Amino acid sequence: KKLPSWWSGGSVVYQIYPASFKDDDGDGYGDLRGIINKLGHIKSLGVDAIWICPHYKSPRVDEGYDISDTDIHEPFGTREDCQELIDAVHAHGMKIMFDLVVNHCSDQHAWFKESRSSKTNPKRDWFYWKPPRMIDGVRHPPNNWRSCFGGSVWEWDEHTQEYYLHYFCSEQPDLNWENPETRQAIYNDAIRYWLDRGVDGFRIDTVNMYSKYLDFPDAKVVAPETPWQPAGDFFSNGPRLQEFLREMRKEAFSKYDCFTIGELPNTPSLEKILSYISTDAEALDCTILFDLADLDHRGGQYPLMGRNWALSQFKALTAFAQQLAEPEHKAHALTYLENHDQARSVTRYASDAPEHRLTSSKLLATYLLTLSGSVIIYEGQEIGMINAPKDWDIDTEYLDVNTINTWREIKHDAKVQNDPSLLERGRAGIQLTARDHARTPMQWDGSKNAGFSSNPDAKPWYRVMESYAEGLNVGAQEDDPNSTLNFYRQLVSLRKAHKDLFILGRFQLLDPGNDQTMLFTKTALDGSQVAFVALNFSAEKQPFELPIELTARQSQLLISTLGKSSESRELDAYEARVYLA
Ligand code: TEU
Repeated sequence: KKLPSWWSGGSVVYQIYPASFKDDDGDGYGDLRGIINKLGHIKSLGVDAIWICPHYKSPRVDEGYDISDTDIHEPFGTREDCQELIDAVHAHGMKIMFDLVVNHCSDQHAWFKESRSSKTNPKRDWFYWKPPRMIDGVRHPPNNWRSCFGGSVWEWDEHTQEYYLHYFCSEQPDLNWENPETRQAIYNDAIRYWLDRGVDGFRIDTVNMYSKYLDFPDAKVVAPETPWQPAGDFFSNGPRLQEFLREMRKEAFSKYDCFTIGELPNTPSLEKILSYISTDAEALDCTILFDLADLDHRGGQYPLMGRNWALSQFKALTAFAQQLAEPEHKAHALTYLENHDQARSVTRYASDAPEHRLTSSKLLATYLLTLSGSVIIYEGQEIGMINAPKDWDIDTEYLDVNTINTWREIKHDAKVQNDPSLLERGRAGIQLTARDHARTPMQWDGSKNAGFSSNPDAKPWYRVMESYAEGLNVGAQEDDPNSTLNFYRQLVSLRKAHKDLFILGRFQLLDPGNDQTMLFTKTALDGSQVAFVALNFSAEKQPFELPIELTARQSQLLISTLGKSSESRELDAYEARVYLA
């Protein structure tokens, strides 16, 4: 009989963005030795595993999601450093997961260089090449799809006179999964290679984009003023996806005890999700969903543009995702509030105003760590890091290709449409939701540049946020029993001590229409215990009632972010409480 996998009892995963985590060699850029030096900090949170964003060789047009070789990106270190990291994580009693990015690679990858060299090259068919569509004798791309980072998904290649496909930047050509040789090379070079070296799993980038709709139909025109139309629904969940995922599992993952977390953008249906992650599907172990993360932006043509949202929607999306933890679905749920693609949660979902930010970070920690399944904590979240201040100049301080392209597009469109309000909405959207907010250096202490680099004179590759001097750093929070950091530690340990409730319990949302508070119960599957979680997402005091499940038994206050008495039935601004019965 197969033993349960290391992750199946629910893991807390700590995500690292290596360029911005810790600079050990003093060049202003994070590295693998920096991670090794900080494993004590990570372990002190009580987490089970770490996931590192891509650390492979890459021109870093999309910060490592454009891989040119499985070797290590030089500024991060050597293969030996990488092996040492794997072993050191294990020595700390944790697991290590890498990022698997195989929907596309870099245009500097040897495979693509060969493919583009001639139409008859044996690797020509490893990517998608198409002749132009001629309209009135003028060359056009094969269809009207807008790439995720702006412009057409098709890039013209002068040399061979054809277009190639790229869902992201033009420097990220999509690999052709239809070709069995390509798939085998991927399994071998990108997956088995690392599993053989001790890696315990993968977070899998855009995993539902592998299978394409090969007729590449035009997308519906929703933005007639621009040539390229959003086509997310065509990018995702193509006809052969399940087959590819099953094969990948069988040939690459199944021989190892590994955890696979696959990104499923554009997938709102429960049935579809389960078709990839229920144990019967034999495809993926669990998924990163997008609807909650996209709630405050991605409303239309420009992905970073903010939009209004209500707490009731946030709650409904949480309830939707928590269903995956119900035993009848035979799946595994996963919750996250932040990652390297998302701005800081305190700013987005609660309040980063100086008087509210501490409570807000604890509110969100309570939300995250009482939900069933596995959870991801993103670097800096454990100290309550917030977005960059509004006075940072978008033209010079924001470095992400998605921000740069979108901002350029917005400026252009605002001018052409003579609409200055578009510019203002674009600026506000970027200040709220740009990926840059999550990519600035980790704030370790109160010294120069937040102690990010071993060399205080090194210029960090990203501007360091001023908030490090306002207590948002690890050193300042270490010995403060009231800090966000120590609250995370406490909650992770409570989560494990009450596993039947917080990791395995059944989630039930109460008062779903309330747009100020989020109230829910978690009930042990055998009904023996119940927890009640009360979260105030507003800046005003809010009343609440203990639900009948609690009043019928003797209940106790397990945790209160503001140290309130268990009798009070009013939540303070952004307060969180957890009761047990
Ligand atoms: O992101 C997946 C994805 O679908 C993105 O469009 C995401 O929604 C966007 O970044 C939000 O602005 C993954 C990686 O996490 C991201 O960093 C990469 O840029 C992308 O894939 C391409 O590899």
